[in-house]
Amino acid sequence: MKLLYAPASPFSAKVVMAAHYLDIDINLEPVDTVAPAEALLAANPLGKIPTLITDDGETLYDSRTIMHFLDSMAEEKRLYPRKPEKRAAVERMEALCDGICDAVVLVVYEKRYRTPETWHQPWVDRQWDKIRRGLDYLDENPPIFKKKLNAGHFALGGLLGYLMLRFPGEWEEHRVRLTRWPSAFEEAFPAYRTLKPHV
Ligand SMILES: N[C@@H](CCC(=O)N[C@@H](CS)C(=O)NCC(=O)O)C(=O)O
Repeated sequence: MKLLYAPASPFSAKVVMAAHYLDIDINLEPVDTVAPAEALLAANPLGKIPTLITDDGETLYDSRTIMHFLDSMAEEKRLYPRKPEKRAAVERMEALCDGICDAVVLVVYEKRYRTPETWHQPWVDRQWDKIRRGLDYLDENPPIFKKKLNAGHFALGGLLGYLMLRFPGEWEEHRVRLTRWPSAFEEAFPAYRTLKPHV
């Protein structure tokens, strides 16, 4: 299997960490999303990463579809609990982390893709409101570490790794639990050190 991805992407990091956790081998193929290569557009009309190409040549996106696919391939460990109510809670945690990532990515893209005279601060502020509310909730309700990890841990690992990379010093204040969470996660999942979003 081949994953079209970028090392800095939080959604890619979530999937790469999950595959590592499940001992599923995936060849990582870095792609540029700024000037998307034909291979990415052919696999995913949205030109977004992560995009998975399976051994059967099937293409899968987005990151949550890939997570569910990996989970279905897993032998011993799982990304989602079996009990419906526990599974719903993990899926909600993943949806919240991914939604915050969407907002952070929009803040980054405002400057990356628009010219300075068209930057629209109220739009950026609106995204930061989502990020702040989401992080406050997560600071109150961080995923805890029991025996097993799940998709919520990998989603939060991707999100916090991306914030540490793109906005260091801009999200940590008063969020003590969340600030400490990455080192606790690294203890539970040492591969976080190398698999978290990076450039
Ligand atoms: N909902 C998607 C979001 C993926 C996403 O936004 N990826 C970004 C990189 S972090 C991307 O591909 N951006 C390129 C673009 O929007 O054109 C997922 O969960 O995979």
